[in-house]
Amino acid sequence: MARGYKDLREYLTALEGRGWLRRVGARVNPRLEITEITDRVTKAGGPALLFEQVEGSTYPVLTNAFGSMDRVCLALGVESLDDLGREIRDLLRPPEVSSLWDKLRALPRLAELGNLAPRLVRNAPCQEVVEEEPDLSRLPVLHCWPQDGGPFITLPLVISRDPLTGRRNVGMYRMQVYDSRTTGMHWHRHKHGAEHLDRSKGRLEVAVALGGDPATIYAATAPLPAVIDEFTLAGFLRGAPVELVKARTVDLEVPAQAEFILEGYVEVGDLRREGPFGDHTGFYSLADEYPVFHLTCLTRRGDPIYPATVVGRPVEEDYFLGKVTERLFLPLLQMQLPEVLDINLPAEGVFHNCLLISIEKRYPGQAKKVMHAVWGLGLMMLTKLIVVVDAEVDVQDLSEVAWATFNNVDARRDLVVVDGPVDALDHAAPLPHYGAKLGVDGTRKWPSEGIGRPWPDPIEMSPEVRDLVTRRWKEYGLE
Ligand SMILES: Cc1cc2nc3c(=O)[nH]c(=O)nc-3n(C[C@H](O)[C@H](O)[C@H](O)COP(=O)(O)O)c2cc1C
Ligand SMILES: [Mn+2]
Repeated sequence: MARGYKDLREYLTALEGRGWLRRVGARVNPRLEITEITDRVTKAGGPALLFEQVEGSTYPVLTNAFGSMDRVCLALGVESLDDLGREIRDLLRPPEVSSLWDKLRALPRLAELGNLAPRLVRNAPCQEVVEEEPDLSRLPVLHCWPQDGGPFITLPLVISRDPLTGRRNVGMYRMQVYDSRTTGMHWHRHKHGAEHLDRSKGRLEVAVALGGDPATIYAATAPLPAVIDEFTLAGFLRGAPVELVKARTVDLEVPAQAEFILEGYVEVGDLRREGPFGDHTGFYSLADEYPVFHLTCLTRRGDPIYPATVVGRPVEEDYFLGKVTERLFLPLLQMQLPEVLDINLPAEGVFHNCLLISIEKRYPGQAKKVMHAVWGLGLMMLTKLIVVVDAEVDVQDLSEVAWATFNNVDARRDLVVVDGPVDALDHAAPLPHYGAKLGVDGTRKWPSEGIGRPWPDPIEMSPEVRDLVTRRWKEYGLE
């Protein structure tokens, strides 16, 4: 069942049809001005923005395309993000093969998945124009915040191949534009792109797509295990395979429906100062050494749209992309940790700084076991604070989590501090990429966990009295 969009512009048409896209005809500056406009609109819950007249470039700039729950749902063709979680759960559920009939019935579902792997095509809109003299200065790349080290490409789909396994990866890693032919490649060392370069002997070919259908753009941000191709996830999300085309100068396939493709390479040992950059933590990420991307070819549509995102102090657009991941990955987390009932990555925690988890606790120390498991799972290893609460606490309600946890915690017994990898953006860690993480066991403690006294119940009125007061409410003359 195809429910996705062919490309970015088909999605924009859908947005516009609902009044969720505004075209800005006034001439605007990609240096700071577009950021300030977008930041205000996102924080006010406003629409996607298409800036049609951008100083210094002939191409329009799209921002805030995913900047609300409504928009990420529309982008992925679902009513609510929990629908996606349910689909993943169905997919993972082992078919009940009690009879031959059941076996046969399960077959089409699997076949359907096989059909969602990306498909190679020959002619592609993203190659309508092949630039003879590729020049990044023609792109309306945003200089986002005052202390930024330069302009940054903020919504790139970075494609590379693992030199050992041949597996493809797509990741979203920002790119600071140094000049017309070179940029930074800000893949953190924990990410797959960085791993590919580590494993390469010298030169690693890289292609970068700007634009594409919205599911493909989202998939580049998804923290998938290396064995899963992000384009296949995109195919699953859009209900139809992603179309790929062979790049012109590198041995990689790129999304046929993208707006721009940058082809080039990075090399072992070829590093340059990258940053600072006003980041999604709400602080500037510090300047550091990162690989240099060398552009060898630029292809594009005849009339491309330049997609960008503005990150900064939350809430910004990336928060909503993160919520897609939260909902999509909950069923996967539950496969490893069936006691997990729900999770919340609150906006203020910017993904890696805070994870709230509710569990069905069955044995002593289970909350601590869940923390350690999370610190051992993919990119969740970077979570700086994990709070675990009991089943009845709604982790989507920050006030409820705080109330339960503040009450239930004894510092010596319930806090876990571990050393290990932390996010590259963690400016509080004493060393880059390495620091301490905190787990807080906010569950009710059991005698088997060493509590020598009775544990009190939370206060609740008896149901009879609640009903009585509801019935008599008018009599009291209080409203
Ligand atoms: C808007 C946006 C910008 C991002 N920028 C970076 C970045 O510059 N460097 C980085 O390592 N991860 C960045 N990420 C997170 C990665 O895209 C994410 O961790 C993804 O899983 C990386 O792909 P990989 O798991 O295949 O390495 C960004 C995410 C978003 C939504
Ligand atoms: Mn990956």
